[in-house]
Amino acid sequence: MRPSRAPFPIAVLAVALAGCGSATDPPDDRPGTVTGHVTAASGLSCASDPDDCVGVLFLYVVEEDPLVTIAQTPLAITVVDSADLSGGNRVPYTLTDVPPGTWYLAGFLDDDANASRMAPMPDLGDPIPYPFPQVTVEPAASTTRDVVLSLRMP
Ligand SMILES: [Ca+2]
Ligand SMILES: [Ca+2]
Repeated sequence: MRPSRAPFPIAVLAVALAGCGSATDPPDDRPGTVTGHVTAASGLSCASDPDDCVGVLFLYVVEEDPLVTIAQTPLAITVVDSADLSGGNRVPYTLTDVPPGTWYLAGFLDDDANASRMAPMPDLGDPIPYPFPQVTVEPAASTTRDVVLSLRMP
């Protein structure tokens, strides 16, 4: 930009922007998508039933770090039934309708099949990603973020 040397084009631009202000003024809040694969960390034991790394996978997007704020309403959630993370399996997931912004990607594998579908929470032994990864979602765009479940809930 050379504002001191181009007063006329800038004046034209200003008029043009004023004329179509509705397209630029409001923030672009079109939701995006987060997609990727979930794996179990190599150090995670999948040896014993029910902790065999096979279960229902819950993934959700939240505003605050779940380590700090436990009870939050998810901005988006997805559930993968019969997710098999044993033997290094990669389980694909997709979160749709995610508002633009930088959020935390939380979730867990309900390895012992006792979580509520209405209010899913990990309990003792359920693998979680730790620390919870952050993800930045752009308007109307797809973001790839792989998730590694690295720790069983103590
Ligand atoms: Ca559980
Ligand atoms: Ca299991």
